Amino acid sequence: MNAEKIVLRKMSMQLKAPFQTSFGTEIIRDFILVEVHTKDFVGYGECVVSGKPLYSEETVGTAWHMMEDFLVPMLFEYGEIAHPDEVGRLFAPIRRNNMAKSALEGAYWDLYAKQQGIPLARALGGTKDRIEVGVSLGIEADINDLFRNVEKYLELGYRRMKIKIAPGRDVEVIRALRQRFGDIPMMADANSAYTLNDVDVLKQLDEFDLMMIEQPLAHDDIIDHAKLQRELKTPICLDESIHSYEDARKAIELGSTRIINMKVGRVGGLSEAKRIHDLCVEKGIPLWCGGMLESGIGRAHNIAVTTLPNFTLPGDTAGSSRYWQEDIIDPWVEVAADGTIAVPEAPGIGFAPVPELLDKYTTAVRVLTR
Ligand code: OSB
Ligand code: MG
Repeated sequence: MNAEKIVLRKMSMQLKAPFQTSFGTEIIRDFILVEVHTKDFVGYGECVVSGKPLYSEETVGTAWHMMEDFLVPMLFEYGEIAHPDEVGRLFAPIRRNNMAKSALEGAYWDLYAKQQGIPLARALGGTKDRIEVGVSLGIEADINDLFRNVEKYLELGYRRMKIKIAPGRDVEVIRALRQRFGDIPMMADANSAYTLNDVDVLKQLDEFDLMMIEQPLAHDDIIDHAKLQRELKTPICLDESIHSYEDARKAIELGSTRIINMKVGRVGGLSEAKRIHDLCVEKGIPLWCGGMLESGIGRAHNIAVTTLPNFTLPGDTAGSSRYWQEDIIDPWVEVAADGTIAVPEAPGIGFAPVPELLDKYTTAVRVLTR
């Protein structure tokens, strides 16, 4: 694959409704789209940053800088890329900046699959033709709004409800949901809102038979999570703490995580995601695919990675209409009545961006050439 041109687009899209987590509220999704152009194909990647460094330290500004000033020049200097695994190896000397790296690498994976004439899922070694879907529901000031959201996604067939929690909005919220909806597949995500001083509160959640509690403690911790897991029945699932194969290996070894939320952007790309997947097979750790409120492009990559066999739990790969009045791809990501998404059979990511819609939501473009 010989890139003739790489296009970076700053995108700004408005979510249908504000999404509140323990670290903030998002209504405008600012992110970056990447296009890698060869003579015959265009590969697409989504950089899952936000405008503010709250979930991770990366932002639209930092990722733009990394791509424009370091990563894209490295790609142009390297020359012909035979396999997308080479992209991750090329970027390895650059520390962190995983979301920036992942966006470019993802575009090369899409290109590679298009060149081979196969779906991205197959290029990755995926084995499923449908994937199971859950939904991540933000904190609501009025619990009746949360009730309405849960009701809606249960009716739509979604296979598990992930409820965002924060101190003061935890035990009572989960109790109320259990009382109202009974024994539905449910989990909680704290986005690092607690410390070991909150063990008593977190232990109270054991009563509700949650599938897991996601990232209860600090974003950069794996020691205290191991201590906490020894106190809890509910499995801990790490999200923010896992940036690499090595992070996953250490967290599993320490007993800090029994399940892993895989976000391709967080771990620096699909090749690293596959290595973590294989490690988790060996260690008996189930995976599921997280989300970053992506547009259809990022969502398409998430669907593809979820076809790997050890993604055994429903992911945050909700359909386009959960997020957008107007998604930028054709067709939209649709969730069937049984709570699954059909894996596309077209080459590459299998969803094409609609040029007019790309332009409509683009706020800045940079065209980089050799
Ligand atoms: O912690 O999983 C998270 C969204 C943005 C940042 C972090 C998280 C999330 C979600 C939403 O939970 C997942 C989605 O629906 O895309
Ligand atoms: Mg999370």
